[in-house]
Order: sequence, then C-alpha cells, then structure tokens
Amino acid sequence: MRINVTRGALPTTPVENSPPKITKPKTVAAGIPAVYSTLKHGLKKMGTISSIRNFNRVNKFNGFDCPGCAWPDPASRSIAEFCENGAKAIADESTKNRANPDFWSKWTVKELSEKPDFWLNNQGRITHPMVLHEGEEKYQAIDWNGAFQIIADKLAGLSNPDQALFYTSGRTSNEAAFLWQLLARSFGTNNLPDCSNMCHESSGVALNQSIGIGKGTVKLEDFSKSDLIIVIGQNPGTNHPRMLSTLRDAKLAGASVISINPLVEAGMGRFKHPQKPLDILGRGSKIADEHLIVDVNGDQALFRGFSKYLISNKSIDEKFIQEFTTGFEEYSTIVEETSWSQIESNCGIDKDSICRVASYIANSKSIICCWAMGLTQHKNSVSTIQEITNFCLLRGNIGRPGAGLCPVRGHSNVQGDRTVGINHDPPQYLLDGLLREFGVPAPENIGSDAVESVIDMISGSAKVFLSMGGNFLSAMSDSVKTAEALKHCELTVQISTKPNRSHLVTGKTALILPCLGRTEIDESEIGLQFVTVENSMGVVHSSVGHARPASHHLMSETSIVAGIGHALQMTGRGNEEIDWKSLGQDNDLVRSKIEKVIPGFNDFNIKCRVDGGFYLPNPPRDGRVFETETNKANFISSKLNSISISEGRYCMMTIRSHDQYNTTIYGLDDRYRGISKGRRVVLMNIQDMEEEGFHESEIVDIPSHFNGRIIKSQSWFVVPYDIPRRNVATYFPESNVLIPIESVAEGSNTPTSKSVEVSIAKSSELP
Ligand SMILES: Nc1nc2c(c(=O)[nH]1)N[C@H]1C(S)=C(S)[C@@H](COP(=O)(O)OP(=O)(O)OC[C@H]3O[C@@H](n4cnc5c(=O)[nH]c(N)nc54)[C@H](O)[C@@H]3O)O[C@H]1N2
Ligand SMILES: Nc1nc2c(c(=O)[nH]1)N[C@H]1C(S)=C(S)[C@@H](COP(=O)(O)OP(=O)(O)OC[C@H]3O[C@@H](n4cnc5c(=O)[nH]c(N)nc54)[C@H](O)[C@@H]3O)O[C@H]1N2
Ligand SMILES: [Mo]
Repeated sequence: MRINVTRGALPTTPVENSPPKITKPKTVAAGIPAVYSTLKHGLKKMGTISSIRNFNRVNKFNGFDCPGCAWPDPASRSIAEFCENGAKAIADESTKNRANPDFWSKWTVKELSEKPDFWLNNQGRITHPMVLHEGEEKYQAIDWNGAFQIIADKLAGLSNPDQALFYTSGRTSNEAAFLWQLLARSFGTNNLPDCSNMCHESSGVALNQSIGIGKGTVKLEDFSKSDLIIVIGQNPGTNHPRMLSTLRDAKLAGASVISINPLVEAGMGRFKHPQKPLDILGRGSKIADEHLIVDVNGDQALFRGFSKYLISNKSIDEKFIQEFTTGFEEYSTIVEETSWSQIESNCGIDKDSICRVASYIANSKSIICCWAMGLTQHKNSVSTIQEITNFCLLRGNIGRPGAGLCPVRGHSNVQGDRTVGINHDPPQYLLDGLLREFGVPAPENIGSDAVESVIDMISGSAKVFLSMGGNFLSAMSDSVKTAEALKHCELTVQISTKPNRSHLVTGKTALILPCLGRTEIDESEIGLQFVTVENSMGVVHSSVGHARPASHHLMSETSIVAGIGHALQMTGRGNEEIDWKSLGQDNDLVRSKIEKVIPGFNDFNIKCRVDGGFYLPNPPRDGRVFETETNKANFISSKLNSISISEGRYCMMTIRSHDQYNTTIYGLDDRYRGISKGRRVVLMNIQDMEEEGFHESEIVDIPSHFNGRIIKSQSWFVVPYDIPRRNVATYFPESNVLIPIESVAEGSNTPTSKSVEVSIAKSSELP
C-alpha cells in the first residue's frame, strides 16, 4: 500500500505553552482602540498607500464588498464604510507577504502542520498553483493546465459522480458559485456541501417550514421603524460591528434593544461610533437596555415563556393569526402544557424576569428578532428558531414595517451562494432551469452536506474533495475524524488565497489553486470583470476590485471553475453543451444564465450596475405571502428539548475571539473579553472553578462525552469569566476536535458547536 505523506500532519494547531494575559472585560465597543487597531492592521500588513486606497473603496458603489460580514450597507455611506474587523479582513487579503514556491520548497507539509494557524496565515498570499504529488513531502509549482488536467483525470476516473464532493465557503461570489454548482451537477452530483451547513442551515430549514422562505424578512430601513430589537445568540461588536451603528441609530429613533446571551458582550454594552468624532470622545451610546443571561441552549424555553405570557394575557394579534397562519390551537395547547418550572430550569431565568420582559414585549408594536450562531448550532436549533418564529407570529410581527425575522448571516456571500444553487438538496426550479439552459439532467441523488461528506470520505464512498474557498478541516467538527476523511481521498483540491490547515492534511494527491481576492482587479481576455454578492437582507449588488493582484499567476474563481469544466469536457466525461471558455471570461454571460435559471434576477446585468443594487423578492416580507404547503405561516409546535448535561459536567459553547475570521487567526488577543496572548482558554464561572479547586490559568484537560464516545483534548488554561454556572466557552477552531461528528442539530444536520457536553479535569501532565 502507498503511504500518504500527509498522514503524520497535525490536524489541529499545536498547543500553547504559556498562559494568556487576563484583564477585566471591556464594557465599551469600538471607539479609539478600534481606530488604532484598524490603522495598525492596515499599515503593518498593506503599507500606507494601499491602506488608504483599499479602505477608501470598501462598501462603496464601484468599490468592493467588504469580505468581513454580510451586514448590509446603509443608503448614505460614510467616507469609510467599514469597521475594525472588516479592516482586518481587507488587510489580511492585501498583505505584502507571499507564500510563493520558495516558501513551499522550504518546508515539508508535516513541518508546516506543526506551526500554529496564526503563523500559517501570516505567510501571506499564495502566488502559484501548487501540487503535492503522491509520495512527495513538499508542494511544488505546477502550471494551470497541468493542475486542471490532474483534476479532470481523477474526476473522469471515478466510477460514479457521487464519489466527488464540491465544497463551498461563503465568500465566493454569485458568479463563481453558480458555475461551481453547474460543474458539480453537469458532472452528475448534488454533492455540494457548504459552510452554511455549519452556520445558518438551521435557520434555513426552520424558516422554510414556518414561513416558506429560508431567509429573513426585514430590510435595513426596518430597524429605524422598530420599537424593540431582540438580539439573540450574537456578538455583533466582534462579528458584525457595522450592525452596532444600525442599532445605535434605531435607538436614537426610539427603539429599545434586548440582548439574550449567556455572556454580556462588549458591543451590546456601550458603543462609540469610530467614524463619529463626538461619539469617540464621549461616553458612546448604550446599546442593550436589557441583558437576559440565558443558559447555553436555553432559548427555546425562554421564548416559550414569552409566548406563555402573551397567550395567557391575550396580548396577541388574533386578526393576523386568523388570516395568515395555521397551527395556533396546537401551539397554544403545548404552550399551556409547558410548566413555568420547566421553562425556568431549561433557560436559567426566573418566571418574574421572563414576565417582566414579556410585558414590555406586549407593549411594543413592532419587534425585530436578530440571531446568529448562538441559536443555530444546537441539537434543538430548528425547533428553537421555530419557537421564535411562533413568538413573532403571535403578534403579527412579520411582513410589516419595523418588524420581522433577521437571521444575521456570517460570510459576506453565504446567502447569495445558496440563492444561486449551492445546495445539496436543490429546489426543482433550479434543476429544471439547468436542464433548459444547459441540457444538464438532474443528478440522480440528493447530495451530501458537510457532515455527510466526512462520513462519505471515511467510508470510501467519496474519493475526490474539491473546495471553493474555506478551510474545511478546521471549520468542521471532530477535527481528527475530518482529517482522517480528507486523508482517505485520492485527490483534494483547495481554491484558496492564503495557506491554511486544509492544505496540509490532504488526499494522496493535493492541489492548491490560488485565486484573486475581492479587493483585486479581475481582468479577463475580454476585459475588466466584476462580481456580485447578496447581503443578509437579500440585496444583490456589485463588488469591483481595484488593487493590483498579489501575483500575476492568479486566476479568478470563475475562470478556475471554467478551467476545470473545460478540462473535464476534454476527457469526454463533462457535459458537451456548456461553453466553459466563454463563461470563464465573461461574468455578464454568467449573470445572463443566472437570470434564466434563478427567479428574481430579471434584468440582472442592468440592475447590478445601479448603485445600491436591488432587492430579491421575498414574499413574506413584501406581502405577507407564505409559500408553504398550507399557503399560510405555520405555527410549529415542538416539545421543549434542551440537551441534558450529566451531573458534574458542563455545556461548552465554541465562540469567536475578536482577532479571528473563522479559522483565520489574525492575532492572539480577544480585546473586549480582556484575554490576550493566548487562545487555548476555557472560560469558566468562578464558583465552578472554586468547586473544582481550579486557580486562574490552571492547565486542564477537556474530555467531551457523546453517546458513550469520549474525545480528549489536553492543555487548556482556565480563565475566570462571567458565564452562567455549568456553562463554559472555548474558541473555535481549537476546540473543534471535541465536537463529535455524530453530534448534530435535528433537521439541519449542523454540528452542535454551541452545546458540547464536557468535563474539565486537572491536567495530568504539565507542559
Ligand atoms: N470579525 C469576525 N467577523 C465575523 C466572523 C469572524 O470569525 N470574525 N465570522 C463570520 C461568520 S461566518 C459568522 S456565522 C458570524 C458569527 O457571528 P456570531 O454568531 O456572533 O459568532 P459567535 O462567536 O459564534 O457568537 C455566538 C454568540 O452566541 C452566544 N451564545 C452561545 N450559545 C448561546 C446560546 O445557547 N444562546 C444564546 N442566546 N446565545 C448563545 C455567545 O456567547 C456569542 O456571543 O460572524 C461573521 N463575522
Ligand atoms: N466549533 C465551531 N466550528 C465552526 C463554527 C463555530 O462557531 N464553532 N462556525 C462555523 C461557521 S458559522 C462557518 S461559516 C464555518 C466557516 O468555514 P469556512 O468558510 O470553510 O472557513 P474560513 O475560515 O472562513 O475559510 C478561510 C480560508 O478561505 C480562503 N479564502 C479567503 N478568501 C478567499 C477568497 O476570496 N476566495 C477563495 N477561494 N478562498 C478564500 C483562505 O485560504 C482562508 O484560509 O466554520 C464553522 N465552524
Ligand atoms: Mo458562518
């Protein structure tokens, strides 16, 4: 048997040997420290001139879409419409460092895997296509045609199209994503796992069943018309900083804000707008009027409590319920049957506090509910999000100004990717459209999602893994199993900008295909190209890069997909009708195809050239039309089903620090939480620490427990933190190793990254 050389490569970043520095968490977000951090990251990585050029073009008409998050742009944009963390994302892409063939020739993949994730990312932009041949220990440069040929030959050699997996990360443009799914489906498979499977899949599944669309129902302008904005399981100060400006403006217009979170996050305290001088110097604006400190995984119970109050006090909109919904009777029965004691024990908040807030809710005319990963990555996520939808339906808080549901997306185009066809379980109109426009017949089977892909690779039923962006190994749960899965493959291919761990734990043969980033000029043989993206509120708009590409060997994502498609066609295995050559050169042509296949894109090429872009249709938002099986909005009744944690164990959530973008680690500080110079920390309630006999920075081991399986991880530093008892928090992706691949949300199959049953033990061996 041949040896896979990456077999010895580390699947996770190495452990840290020195303890972090711990100070008091901050109560104010942004302000001068954010301006300082923006400049520091910009100047250090890009240099002065590029910093000014790039920061000036972000989120502007004819500029590029900030790769930081999917929060929409306001109609009147300020001189610098971005935030500290958006600036870090831009600086990171525009770095002067280069991971060129010299760099790759210095290190074996095993040696690289022994470096921390932080170091890997800092090596800079990948400049050339690279190949790791079977049996070799180092990557070497390869020309583009050679790389495409390897992929085409491997794909053509598969006995069944479902042996290939086409992963997508949500930074990919609409045009590249559309071509990517066309490539997969023309090859004959729906195997299109994506980062959304680990992210907002639970929101999509829940909302589709409840209101007939897997997206939110508010526009940005609704925030200033709202009386009450509830922010649930979200840390906007770090992950959606521009949302804080929206919340601040909504408050100035009279709204109240409630944050529901086990942690009091700095952004939800006070906020100093970094682009408003008076704000910077003053005390800033208070954002949350109320923090409800819910236990991890307690939201379903909490919202059940709100509904119980509203129904028993008849604070409901009977006319709306009658006209637009079904299932109310059943829901009110199940609500009535749920006891207050069960609600209190599941969410960790007492009845009086729930009723006090509910009475406030009863007096608020228009309510928006926003949420992110704190809600979507639990076993009961789908039913929790449906409970929140039920709560909104009770008072008709949907499809009218200032009210609605707002799942806040993460990656800047994750919503658009799904719209244009990145979906392992595609809608019929998409399949019909592909047949009509390209003569591509529907693939035989429903595809695999992210978790199923890991299982397919381990079992050998998938042999080729192709990745459009992202870092599958580090982003997925159960890092060791995911590594085993990738190592089982014949070929792994990563279309990337920067080095990451998925380049180091690979199949027998591995390719890295370096692509242009958002900020860069995309010039094809027929002229300058731009792409489009869809933000969290369904607005599609253009993104135009202006910077000189990091290397003249880079190709755009669209031309890479077309290159693979064309090479596959040459083997006789691809669909003959698709004109890959033209599609790879001409994004207008791709957009004209999107227009013909996906509803809502009429006059796409005209509308995407208008400043601000255009809204995709959204029936619940636009006209209280619910395209469900019942043609109504459905109250969906579920039993309360929070996870139960055994005596002596903890419920662990895995969260982001202020210095990371998902698996890309910019630095070792989490400024708002007062933790610096280290990421291998476990945040613990001080009373739990005392009970366990732990001191600050004590080194502990963490075993996770799931259905009899125990996974151990060593060397974590204990940090005392204001977190509910029996809850702990660690950073993603270091702790992904502890999340069992089998532990998923019911209905959406999303890894339960926010509720992992763990115990915490004194370390058996000191470093
Ligand atoms: N700078 C930066 N920006 C980003 C990203 C990044 O990594 N860095 N990632 C992008 C992506 S892809 C995404 S999806 C978003 C993620 O944005 P967030 O969802 O804000 O990210 P997380 O750090 O996972 O934060 C989850 C929040 O939920 C809380 N929480 C955890 N469990 C529960 C629970 O059971 N109930 C409640 N009510 N709260 C809970 C945590 O305390 C934390 O505040 O951000 C996007 N933007
Ligand atoms: N435990 C735990 N796990 C989680 C989460 C969690 O909260 N807890 N969150 C989950 C969520 S919400 C998400 S979205 C996933 C994220 O999963 P992914 O999207 O797979 O991961 P990223 O870290 O965003 O991907 C980073 C890599 O993308 C590449 N890249 C950057 N820009 C570009 C570009 O413009 N084009 C291309 N082709 N490549 C580019 C770079 O090489 C970089 O190393 O992780 C999930 N995993
Ligand atoms: Mo995400």
